[in-house]
Amino acid sequence: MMRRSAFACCLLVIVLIQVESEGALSTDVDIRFSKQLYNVSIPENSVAKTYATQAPGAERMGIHVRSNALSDIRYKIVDGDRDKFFKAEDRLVGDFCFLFIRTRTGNNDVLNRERKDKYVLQVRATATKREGKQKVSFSVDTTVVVTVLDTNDLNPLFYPTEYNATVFEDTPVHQSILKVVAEDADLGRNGEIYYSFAEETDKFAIHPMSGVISLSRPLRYNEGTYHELTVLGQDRGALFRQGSGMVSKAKVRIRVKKVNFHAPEIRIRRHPQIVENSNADIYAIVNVSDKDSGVHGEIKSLEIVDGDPDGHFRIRPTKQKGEFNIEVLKLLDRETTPQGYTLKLRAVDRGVPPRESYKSVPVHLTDLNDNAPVFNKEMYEVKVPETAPVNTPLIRLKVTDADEGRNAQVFLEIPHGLGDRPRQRRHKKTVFR
Ligand SMILES: [Ca+2]
Ligand SMILES: [Ca+2]
Ligand SMILES: [Ca+2]
Ligand SMILES: [Ca+2]
Repeated sequence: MMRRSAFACCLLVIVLIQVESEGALSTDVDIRFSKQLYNVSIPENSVAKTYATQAPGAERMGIHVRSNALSDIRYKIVDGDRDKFFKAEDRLVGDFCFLFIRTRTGNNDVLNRERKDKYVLQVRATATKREGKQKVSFSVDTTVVVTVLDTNDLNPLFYPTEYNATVFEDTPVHQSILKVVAEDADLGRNGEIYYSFAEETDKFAIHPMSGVISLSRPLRYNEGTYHELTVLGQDRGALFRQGSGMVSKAKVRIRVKKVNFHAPEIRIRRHPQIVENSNADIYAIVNVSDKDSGVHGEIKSLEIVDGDPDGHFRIRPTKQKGEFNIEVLKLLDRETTPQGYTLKLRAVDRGVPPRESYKSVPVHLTDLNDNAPVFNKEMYEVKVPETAPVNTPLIRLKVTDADEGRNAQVFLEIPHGLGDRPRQRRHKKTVFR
Protein backbone atom coordinates (compact mmCIF):
# COMPACT_ATOMS: atom_id res chain seq x y z
CA MET A 1 0.00 0.00 0.00
CA MET A 2 2.76 2.37 1.03
CA ARG A 3 4.72 1.40 -2.02
CA ARG A 4 1.76 2.02 -4.31
CA SER A 5 1.06 5.54 -3.00
CA ALA A 6 4.75 6.38 -3.28
CA PHE A 7 4.57 5.24 -6.87
CA ALA A 8 1.51 7.49 -7.46
CA CYS A 9 3.40 10.44 -6.03
CA CYS A 10 6.25 9.76 -8.41
CA LEU A 11 3.86 9.66 -11.35
CA LEU A 12 2.31 12.96 -10.33
CA VAL A 13 5.72 14.56 -10.19
CA ILE A 14 6.57 13.25 -13.64
CA VAL A 15 3.30 14.58 -15.08
CA LEU A 16 3.96 17.99 -13.58
CA ILE A 17 7.42 18.05 -15.06
CA GLN A 18 6.01 17.07 -18.40
CA VAL A 19 3.38 19.83 -18.34
CA GLU A 20 6.07 22.29 -17.46
CA SER A 21 8.16 21.08 -20.34
CA GLU A 22 5.11 21.47 -22.60
CA GLY A 23 4.78 25.09 -21.54
CA ALA A 24 8.45 25.72 -21.99
CA LEU A 25 9.06 23.88 -25.21
CA SER A 26 5.86 23.81 -27.25
CA THR A 27 3.82 26.95 -27.17
CA ASP A 28 2.13 25.91 -30.44
CA VAL A 29 0.46 22.83 -28.96
CA ASP A 30 -3.27 23.38 -28.52
CA ILE A 31 -4.87 20.58 -26.54
CA ARG A 32 -8.18 21.51 -24.98
CA PHE A 33 -11.44 19.84 -24.10
CA SER A 34 -14.44 21.33 -25.85
CA LYS A 35 -15.76 22.24 -22.35
CA GLN A 36 -14.44 22.49 -18.82
CA LEU A 37 -17.39 20.51 -17.47
CA TYR A 38 -19.73 17.95 -18.93
CA ASN A 39 -22.90 16.42 -17.59
CA VAL A 40 -23.77 12.83 -18.33
CA SER A 41 -26.19 10.37 -16.84
CA ILE A 42 -26.39 6.64 -16.43
CA PRO A 43 -29.07 4.43 -14.86
CA GLU A 44 -28.27 2.71 -11.61
CA ASN A 45 -27.68 -1.04 -11.72
CA SER A 46 -26.29 -0.70 -15.26
CA VAL A 47 -24.39 -3.74 -16.42
CA ALA A 48 -20.73 -3.51 -17.43
CA LYS A 49 -19.94 -1.51 -20.56
CA THR A 50 -23.00 0.67 -20.30
CA TYR A 51 -22.24 4.12 -21.64
CA ALA A 52 -23.26 7.29 -19.87
CA THR A 53 -25.23 9.60 -22.12
CA GLN A 54 -25.43 13.32 -22.57
CA ALA A 55 -28.58 15.33 -22.80
CA PRO A 56 -29.71 15.86 -26.42
CA GLY A 57 -28.08 18.90 -27.94
CA ALA A 58 -25.23 19.04 -25.43
CA GLU A 59 -21.71 19.91 -26.54
CA ARG A 60 -19.92 16.70 -27.58
CA MET A 61 -17.32 15.49 -25.11
CA GLY A 62 -13.74 15.31 -26.19
CA ILE A 63 -10.85 17.09 -27.81
CA HIS A 64 -10.63 18.65 -31.22
CA VAL A 65 -7.37 17.56 -32.76
CA ARG A 66 -6.02 20.52 -34.64
CA SER A 67 -2.41 19.50 -35.00
CA ASN A 68 -1.26 16.39 -36.80
CA ALA A 69 1.75 16.36 -34.61
CA LEU A 70 -0.42 15.30 -31.70
CA SER A 71 -1.09 11.64 -31.49
CA ASP A 72 -2.29 9.00 -29.15
CA ILE A 73 -4.82 10.94 -27.12
CA ARG A 74 -5.78 8.85 -24.13
CA TYR A 75 -8.36 9.58 -21.46
CA LYS A 76 -8.08 8.49 -17.88
CA ILE A 77 -10.19 9.09 -14.82
CA VAL A 78 -7.83 10.50 -12.24
CA ASP A 79 -10.22 11.45 -9.46
CA GLY A 80 -13.80 11.01 -8.24
CA ASP A 81 -14.18 7.28 -8.86
CA ARG A 82 -12.99 5.70 -5.67
CA ASP A 83 -15.06 2.55 -6.21
CA LYS A 84 -13.77 2.09 -9.78
CA PHE A 85 -17.18 2.06 -11.39
CA PHE A 86 -16.21 4.00 -14.50
CA LYS A 87 -13.80 3.89 -17.35
CA ALA A 88 -12.96 6.67 -19.80
CA GLU A 89 -12.68 5.70 -23.44
CA ASP A 90 -11.37 7.57 -26.44
CA ARG A 91 -12.49 7.22 -30.02
CA LEU A 92 -11.05 9.29 -32.79
CA VAL A 93 -13.59 10.18 -35.43
CA GLY A 94 -12.12 12.52 -38.03
CA ASP A 95 -10.44 15.31 -36.17
CA PHE A 96 -12.41 14.81 -32.92
CA CYS A 97 -11.31 12.51 -30.20
CA PHE A 98 -14.52 11.59 -28.37
CA LEU A 99 -14.54 10.96 -24.65
CA PHE A 100 -16.87 8.23 -23.46
CA ILE A 101 -17.62 7.27 -19.91
CA ARG A 102 -18.82 3.74 -19.37
CA THR A 103 -19.14 1.23 -16.60
CA ARG A 104 -16.16 -0.95 -15.96
CA THR A 105 -16.07 -4.68 -16.36
CA GLY A 106 -15.16 -6.89 -13.52
CA ASN A 107 -16.72 -4.80 -10.76
CA ASN A 108 -18.90 -6.89 -8.50
CA ASP A 109 -20.74 -3.86 -7.23
CA VAL A 110 -23.21 -1.83 -9.25
CA LEU A 111 -24.21 1.81 -9.23
CA ASN A 112 -26.81 2.40 -6.59
CA ARG A 113 -28.60 5.71 -6.73
CA GLU A 114 -29.96 5.23 -3.23
CA ARG A 115 -26.37 5.10 -1.99
CA LYS A 116 -24.72 7.68 -4.24
CA ASP A 117 -26.48 9.58 -6.97
CA LYS A 118 -23.64 11.72 -8.35
CA TYR A 119 -19.98 11.26 -9.27
CA VAL A 120 -17.72 14.17 -10.16
CA LEU A 121 -15.00 12.63 -12.29
CA GLN A 122 -11.75 14.31 -13.07
CA VAL A 123 -10.70 13.09 -16.54
CA ARG A 124 -7.25 13.66 -17.82
CA ALA A 125 -6.32 13.59 -21.52
CA THR A 126 -2.74 12.81 -22.38
CA ALA A 127 -1.23 13.17 -25.81
CA THR A 128 2.26 12.74 -27.15
CA LYS A 129 4.09 14.87 -29.60
CA ARG A 130 7.24 13.90 -31.37
CA GLU A 131 9.86 16.57 -31.24
CA GLY A 132 12.74 15.38 -33.22
CA LYS A 133 13.68 12.11 -31.67
CA GLN A 134 12.01 12.98 -28.38
CA LYS A 135 8.48 12.12 -27.40
CA VAL A 136 6.90 14.78 -25.25
CA SER A 137 3.68 14.19 -23.34
CA PHE A 138 0.99 16.76 -22.79
CA SER A 139 -2.02 16.55 -20.56
CA VAL A 140 -5.17 18.47 -19.82
CA ASP A 141 -8.08 17.83 -17.43
CA THR A 142 -11.83 18.19 -17.58
CA THR A 143 -14.67 17.45 -15.20
CA VAL A 144 -17.45 15.03 -15.99
CA VAL A 145 -20.41 15.03 -13.64
CA VAL A 146 -22.16 11.66 -13.78
CA THR A 147 -25.71 11.66 -12.50
CA VAL A 148 -27.01 8.24 -11.54
CA LEU A 149 -30.59 7.84 -12.71
CA ASP A 150 -33.11 6.03 -10.58
CA THR A 151 -34.51 2.68 -11.51
CA ASN A 152 -37.40 1.17 -9.65
CA ASP A 153 -35.27 -1.36 -7.89
CA LEU A 154 -36.83 -1.09 -4.45
CA ASN A 155 -40.21 -2.34 -3.32
CA PRO A 156 -42.26 -0.54 -0.73
CA LEU A 157 -41.62 -1.90 2.72
CA PHE A 158 -44.22 -1.78 5.44
CA TYR A 159 -43.04 -0.94 8.89
CA PRO A 160 -44.61 -2.32 10.94
CA THR A 161 -46.10 -5.13 8.89
CA GLU A 162 -48.96 -5.82 11.31
CA TYR A 163 -51.53 -3.39 12.65
CA ASN A 164 -54.24 -3.81 15.27
CA ALA A 165 -57.16 -1.57 16.12
CA THR A 166 -60.21 -1.78 18.31
CA VAL A 167 -63.23 0.08 17.06
CA PHE A 168 -66.54 0.72 18.79
CA GLU A 169 -69.52 -0.38 16.77
CA ASP A 170 -70.97 3.13 16.87
CA THR A 171 -67.88 4.73 15.29
CA PRO A 172 -69.13 7.23 12.72
CA VAL A 173 -68.70 6.43 9.04
CA HIS A 174 -65.62 8.05 7.45
CA GLN A 175 -63.78 8.19 10.74
CA SER A 176 -60.10 7.22 10.54
CA ILE A 177 -59.20 4.00 12.30
CA LEU A 178 -55.49 3.64 11.71
CA LYS A 179 -52.71 4.46 9.29
CA VAL A 180 -50.36 2.02 7.62
CA VAL A 181 -46.88 3.15 6.64
CA ALA A 182 -44.59 1.83 3.95
CA GLU A 183 -41.42 3.32 2.57
CA ASP A 184 -39.68 3.15 -0.78
CA ALA A 185 -36.37 4.94 -1.22
CA ASP A 186 -36.66 5.21 -4.99
CA LEU A 187 -37.14 8.53 -6.66
CA GLY A 188 -40.39 10.13 -7.84
CA ARG A 189 -43.02 7.69 -9.00
CA ASN A 190 -40.70 4.80 -8.25
CA GLY A 191 -40.89 5.73 -4.60
CA GLU A 192 -44.49 6.94 -4.44
CA ILE A 193 -46.58 4.32 -2.75
CA TYR A 194 -50.09 3.39 -3.69
CA TYR A 195 -52.06 1.60 -0.99
CA SER A 196 -55.00 -0.72 -1.57
CA PHE A 197 -56.79 -3.67 -0.04
CA ALA A 198 -56.10 -7.15 -1.31
CA GLU A 199 -59.68 -8.23 -0.71
CA GLU A 200 -62.82 -6.35 -1.55
CA THR A 201 -64.51 -4.77 1.41
CA ASP A 202 -67.40 -2.37 1.68
CA LYS A 203 -66.82 -1.69 5.36
CA PHE A 204 -63.41 -0.10 5.16
CA ALA A 205 -61.62 2.26 2.83
CA ILE A 206 -57.94 3.06 2.49
CA HIS A 207 -56.58 6.34 1.21
CA PRO A 208 -54.27 5.39 -1.67
CA MET A 209 -51.68 8.03 -0.83
CA SER A 210 -51.77 8.45 2.94
CA GLY A 211 -52.51 4.87 3.96
CA VAL A 212 -55.22 6.00 6.36
CA ILE A 213 -57.89 3.35 6.85
CA SER A 214 -61.35 4.66 7.59
CA LEU A 215 -64.81 3.27 8.04
CA SER A 216 -67.04 3.28 4.99
CA ARG A 217 -70.08 1.58 6.50
CA PRO A 218 -71.37 1.34 10.07
CA LEU A 219 -69.91 -1.55 12.00
CA ARG A 220 -72.30 -3.81 13.83
CA TYR A 221 -71.07 -6.11 16.53
CA ASN A 222 -73.74 -8.66 15.67
CA GLU A 223 -72.52 -8.78 12.06
CA GLY A 224 -68.95 -9.56 13.00
CA THR A 225 -66.61 -8.90 15.86
CA TYR A 226 -63.34 -9.24 13.96
CA HIS A 227 -62.11 -8.11 10.57
CA GLU A 228 -58.82 -8.98 8.98
CA LEU A 229 -57.55 -7.03 6.02
CA THR A 230 -54.50 -7.29 3.82
CA VAL A 231 -53.10 -3.98 2.68
CA LEU A 232 -51.02 -3.86 -0.47
CA GLY A 233 -48.32 -1.30 -1.05
CA GLN A 234 -47.18 -0.80 -4.60
CA ASP A 235 -45.03 2.00 -5.92
CA ARG A 236 -46.30 4.06 -8.80
CA GLY A 237 -43.37 2.99 -10.93
CA ALA A 238 -44.70 -0.53 -10.78
CA LEU A 239 -48.22 0.63 -11.54
CA PHE A 240 -47.09 2.38 -14.70
CA ARG A 241 -44.73 -0.34 -15.78
CA GLN A 242 -46.66 -3.58 -15.72
CA GLY A 243 -44.84 -6.52 -14.31
CA SER A 244 -42.00 -4.76 -12.58
CA GLY A 245 -41.91 -4.35 -8.87
CA MET A 246 -43.27 -6.58 -6.20
CA VAL A 247 -46.29 -5.84 -4.11
CA SER A 248 -45.66 -5.58 -0.39
CA LYS A 249 -48.24 -6.64 2.13
CA ALA A 250 -49.30 -5.71 5.63
CA LYS A 251 -51.90 -7.30 7.91
CA VAL A 252 -54.57 -5.21 9.59
CA ARG A 253 -56.73 -6.64 12.35
CA ILE A 254 -59.78 -4.73 13.49
CA ARG A 255 -61.78 -5.79 16.50
CA VAL A 256 -65.29 -4.47 16.92
CA LYS A 257 -66.28 -3.49 20.40
CA LYS A 258 -69.85 -3.66 21.55
CA VAL A 259 -71.42 -0.40 22.62
CA ASN A 260 -73.69 0.16 25.58
CA PHE A 261 -76.42 1.70 23.47
CA HIS A 262 -79.35 1.60 25.87
CA ALA A 263 -79.97 2.91 29.36
CA PRO A 264 -82.02 0.68 31.64
CA GLU A 265 -85.79 1.08 31.51
CA ILE A 266 -87.71 1.40 34.76
CA ARG A 267 -91.33 0.24 34.97
CA ILE A 268 -93.33 0.47 38.16
CA ARG A 269 -96.29 -1.49 39.37
CA ARG A 270 -97.51 0.62 42.21
CA HIS A 271 -100.14 0.18 44.84
CA PRO A 272 -102.18 3.29 44.14
CA GLN A 273 -102.38 4.44 47.71
CA ILE A 274 -100.89 3.63 51.01
CA VAL A 275 -102.61 4.26 54.28
CA GLU A 276 -100.52 6.02 56.86
CA ASN A 277 -99.45 4.12 59.92
CA SER A 278 -100.30 0.85 58.19
CA ASN A 279 -98.11 -2.22 58.17
CA ALA A 280 -97.91 -2.43 54.40
CA ASP A 281 -94.30 -3.28 53.75
CA ILE A 282 -94.22 -3.33 49.95
CA TYR A 283 -95.25 -0.15 48.30
CA ALA A 284 -94.39 -0.96 44.69
CA ILE A 285 -92.75 -3.54 42.45
CA VAL A 286 -90.21 -2.15 40.01
CA ASN A 287 -89.04 -3.90 36.87
CA VAL A 288 -85.78 -2.81 35.34
CA SER A 289 -84.82 -4.01 31.88
CA ASP A 290 -82.13 -3.16 29.34
CA LYS A 291 -82.32 -3.71 25.59
CA ASP A 292 -78.59 -4.38 25.26
CA SER A 293 -77.26 -7.89 25.32
CA GLY A 294 -74.33 -9.20 27.28
CA VAL A 295 -72.76 -7.20 30.04
CA HIS A 296 -74.16 -3.93 28.66
CA GLY A 297 -77.64 -5.27 29.31
CA GLU A 298 -77.09 -6.37 32.89
CA ILE A 299 -78.57 -4.29 35.68
CA LYS A 300 -76.09 -3.30 38.31
CA SER A 301 -78.31 -1.40 40.74
CA LEU A 302 -81.57 0.34 41.49
CA GLU A 303 -81.48 2.97 44.20
CA ILE A 304 -83.53 5.73 45.74
CA VAL A 305 -81.36 8.78 45.19
CA ASP A 306 -83.74 11.54 46.26
CA GLY A 307 -87.14 12.28 47.81
CA ASP A 308 -86.74 10.22 50.97
CA PRO A 309 -84.63 12.27 53.37
CA ASP A 310 -85.56 10.29 56.46
CA GLY A 311 -85.19 6.86 54.98
CA HIS A 312 -88.79 5.68 55.07
CA PHE A 313 -88.29 3.47 52.04
CA ARG A 314 -85.78 1.02 50.72
CA ILE A 315 -85.26 -1.01 47.61
CA ARG A 316 -84.68 -4.73 47.67
CA PRO A 317 -84.19 -7.04 44.73
CA THR A 318 -86.61 -9.94 44.48
CA LYS A 319 -85.66 -13.41 43.32
CA GLN A 320 -86.81 -12.48 39.84
CA LYS A 321 -84.16 -11.03 37.57
CA GLY A 322 -84.57 -7.28 37.14
CA GLU A 323 -87.36 -7.08 39.72
CA PHE A 324 -87.16 -4.94 42.85
CA ASN A 325 -89.54 -4.06 45.67
CA ILE A 326 -89.90 -0.61 47.16
CA GLU A 327 -90.43 -1.43 50.82
CA VAL A 328 -91.74 0.76 53.59
CA LEU A 329 -89.27 0.76 56.44
CA LYS A 330 -90.87 3.09 58.96
CA LEU A 331 -94.43 4.08 59.80
CA LEU A 332 -95.61 6.85 57.53
CA ASP A 333 -97.38 9.89 58.89
CA ARG A 334 -99.58 11.80 56.49
CA GLU A 335 -99.79 14.80 58.84
CA THR A 336 -96.00 15.43 58.80
CA THR A 337 -95.71 14.88 55.05
CA PRO A 338 -99.08 15.97 53.68
CA GLN A 339 -97.75 16.24 50.13
CA GLY A 340 -96.49 12.65 50.28
CA TYR A 341 -93.19 11.59 48.74
CA THR A 342 -91.66 11.75 45.32
CA LEU A 343 -89.04 9.05 45.27
CA LYS A 344 -86.37 9.45 42.64
CA LEU A 345 -85.10 6.09 41.42
CA ARG A 346 -81.88 5.54 39.54
CA ALA A 347 -81.07 2.36 37.63
CA VAL A 348 -77.52 1.67 36.42
CA ASP A 349 -76.41 -1.06 34.03
CA ARG A 350 -73.10 -2.93 34.04
CA GLY A 351 -72.14 -1.61 30.62
CA VAL A 352 -68.85 0.06 29.82
CA PRO A 353 -69.22 2.93 30.23
CA PRO A 354 -72.36 2.42 32.34
CA ARG A 355 -75.63 4.04 31.43
CA GLU A 356 -78.24 5.13 33.92
CA SER A 357 -81.84 6.24 33.94
CA TYR A 358 -84.13 7.91 36.43
CA LYS A 359 -87.77 7.64 37.32
CA SER A 360 -89.90 9.51 39.84
CA VAL A 361 -92.37 7.57 41.93
CA PRO A 362 -95.03 9.64 43.69
CA VAL A 363 -96.21 8.20 47.01
CA HIS A 364 -99.68 9.34 48.13
CA LEU A 365 -100.56 8.72 51.73
CA THR A 366 -104.15 8.02 52.55
CA ASP A 367 -105.33 9.64 55.70
CA LEU A 368 -106.16 7.70 58.78
CA ASN A 369 -108.30 9.38 61.39
CA ASP A 370 -105.58 9.43 63.97
CA ASN A 371 -105.99 13.00 65.26
CA ALA A 372 -108.73 14.34 67.52
CA PRO A 373 -110.10 17.86 66.95
CA VAL A 374 -108.38 20.47 69.05
CA PHE A 375 -109.87 23.68 70.48
CA ASN A 376 -107.63 26.69 70.28
CA LYS A 377 -108.24 27.31 73.99
CA GLU A 378 -108.91 24.96 76.82
CA MET A 379 -111.34 27.39 78.50
CA TYR A 380 -113.36 30.26 77.11
CA GLU A 381 -114.78 33.01 79.26
CA VAL A 382 -117.53 35.26 78.07
CA LYS A 383 -119.52 38.04 79.57
CA VAL A 384 -123.07 38.52 78.38
CA PRO A 385 -125.18 41.53 79.33
CA GLU A 386 -128.46 40.41 80.61
CA THR A 387 -130.14 42.68 78.15
CA ALA A 388 -128.70 40.78 75.24
CA PRO A 389 -131.40 39.72 72.79
CA VAL A 390 -131.94 36.15 71.72
CA ASN A 391 -129.56 34.90 68.98
CA THR A 392 -126.85 37.31 69.88
CA PRO A 393 -123.40 35.74 68.97
CA LEU A 394 -121.49 35.24 72.17
CA ILE A 395 -118.18 33.70 71.35
CA ARG A 396 -116.06 32.48 68.46
CA LEU A 397 -114.60 29.00 68.93
CA LYS A 398 -111.73 27.74 66.83
CA VAL A 399 -111.31 23.97 66.41
CA THR A 400 -108.68 22.29 64.28
CA ASP A 401 -108.12 18.73 63.19
CA ALA A 402 -104.82 17.65 61.67
CA ASP A 403 -106.46 14.93 59.61
CA GLU A 404 -107.79 15.22 56.11
CA GLY A 405 -111.20 15.23 54.43
CA ARG A 406 -113.95 13.59 56.35
CA ASN A 407 -111.50 12.80 59.10
CA ALA A 408 -111.07 16.52 59.64
CA GLN A 409 -114.76 17.39 59.69
CA VAL A 410 -115.68 18.57 63.13
CA PHE A 411 -118.98 18.38 64.90
CA LEU A 412 -119.63 20.61 67.88
CA GLU A 413 -122.28 20.11 70.41
CA ILE A 414 -123.02 21.29 73.82
CA PRO A 415 -123.60 18.17 75.84
CA HIS A 416 -126.98 17.81 77.51
CA GLY A 417 -127.32 19.52 80.80
CA LEU A 418 -125.00 22.36 79.97
CA GLY A 419 -127.52 24.55 78.14
CA ASP A 420 -131.22 24.97 77.42
CA ARG A 421 -131.20 23.99 73.79
CA PRO A 422 -128.42 22.00 72.36
CA ARG A 423 -127.09 23.46 69.13
CA GLN A 424 -125.23 21.44 66.66
CA ARG A 425 -123.42 22.62 63.64
CA ARG A 426 -121.41 20.76 61.14
CA HIS A 427 -118.52 22.31 59.28
CA LYS A 428 -116.28 21.07 56.61
CA LYS A 429 -113.52 23.33 57.64
CA THR A 430 -111.82 23.01 60.88
CA VAL A 431 -112.89 26.47 61.93
CA PHE A 432 -116.12 26.79 63.76
CA ARG A 433 -117.63 30.28 63.98
CA1 LIG B 1 -39.69 1.44 -5.85
CA1 LIG C 1 -33.74 2.95 -7.20
CA1 LIG D 1 -77.37 -0.87 28.59
CA1 LIG E 1 -104.52 11.31 60.00
